[in-house]
Amino acid sequence: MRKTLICLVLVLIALTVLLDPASANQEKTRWFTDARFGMFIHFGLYSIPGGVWEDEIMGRNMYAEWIQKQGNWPHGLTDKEYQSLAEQFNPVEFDAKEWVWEAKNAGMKYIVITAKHHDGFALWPSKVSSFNVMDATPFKRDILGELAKACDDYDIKLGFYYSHWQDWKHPGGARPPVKEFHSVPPPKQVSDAEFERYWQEKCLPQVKELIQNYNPAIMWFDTWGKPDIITDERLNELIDLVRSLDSDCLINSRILMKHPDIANKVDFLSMGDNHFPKNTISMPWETSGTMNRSWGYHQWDYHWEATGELLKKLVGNVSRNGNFQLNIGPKGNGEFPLASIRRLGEIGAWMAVNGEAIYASLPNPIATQDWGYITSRPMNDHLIRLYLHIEKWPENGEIRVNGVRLLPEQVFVLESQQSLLFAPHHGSVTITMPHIPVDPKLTVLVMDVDRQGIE
Ligand code: FHN
Repeated sequence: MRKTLICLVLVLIALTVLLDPASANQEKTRWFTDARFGMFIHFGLYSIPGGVWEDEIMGRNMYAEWIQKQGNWPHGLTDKEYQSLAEQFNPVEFDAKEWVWEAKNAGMKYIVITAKHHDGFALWPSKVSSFNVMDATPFKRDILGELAKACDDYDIKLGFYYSHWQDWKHPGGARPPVKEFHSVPPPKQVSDAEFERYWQEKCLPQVKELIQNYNPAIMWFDTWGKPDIITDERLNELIDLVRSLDSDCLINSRILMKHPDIANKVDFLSMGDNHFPKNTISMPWETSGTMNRSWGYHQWDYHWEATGELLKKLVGNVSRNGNFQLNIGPKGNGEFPLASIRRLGEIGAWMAVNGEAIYASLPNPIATQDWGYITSRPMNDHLIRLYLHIEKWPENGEIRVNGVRLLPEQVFVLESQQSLLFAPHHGSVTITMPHIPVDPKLTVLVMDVDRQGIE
């Protein structure tokens, strides 16, 4: 009897997955949408020069990880100059436990690191290409392996960024799109046959290595536009490879960002760099953003964003059903920049108090408001909890919440638990606010209201 029952349940689950792939995807991405907040890490040979070459800041843009194509722009660095970085790479201050602790302490639930960026350099002892941390540098440690162990110890998911399209080391890897580079000489684009060689002898085998050796929770691929060379055949080949090796490993939409059907092929959508949509998106999605302007460490990039602004980006995305993957660019010696450490600590302090309004929360179920953002969660069959993230503290001492027709059961400040007075006002509710913001960066109020009373 028991066996029959178990079989019946398994059949029902299988049928659900077959008949409703969306619910299957929901299950698979639940950890991701519950997490809401992750760390992006850009670390590699480019971290050594940190955006400056021969005492000159590199040209074109502040992306320090592009120094090979922008050092002393428009000429870029010679292969010999860039190879010299591999011979210097020895990040003796790298401590995987310290990196992962910083992410955990900031309230982040996952880390995605550049396993291989466009320069083709691998942060693991790849058997596929000797241009890796073990064979090509004096450091000779498996950075990804040490990170994977630390992530296990701290219960943090680990994902890998893999530049499947551009690879400036392999002769068949795609070069920067010429229209974006007026470099001298213009980069020679590879032929389809040359790219196929790279695709079969480096890209696919390295992706296989990464999944088999480290069991990542995410493979974060990176294109922009719709490079013709990533044909539907290659796109499906790469997706099928990941699925065949680990059906739980999430794939992002930047595997071919502008493909018309990409949302049906992948597990979550990745926005453009530092792009924060103003609309709610039902599919799991994330924005990857920088603390300053560069992804890789840039020693002269002083445009550090205030913690409050970074928090508003996180909350704004979560209020629209999204995640925020905040980038760290460690220095060439393996240390996080002090400016990053301070911001991570401040965000962590805010998350320690207000995490309930973020983790596993749902988007704003009512109208957008002029004073800030709303996230939510069901409390029971009839009550819904609204988290009111107050960005603009009202000068007149009250805020109006539009779209709430019934009186709430209660309203209080999440951090201090201070109860607040409220009153009905023509299909909305006004709340009498404390004289000063509890948290000048972002104060969160809680409003419990009957779900029949919201629209
Ligand atoms: O060219 C890369 C860039 O270096 C960085 O890795 C970003 C991160 O989203 N992706 C590409 C530019 O969009």
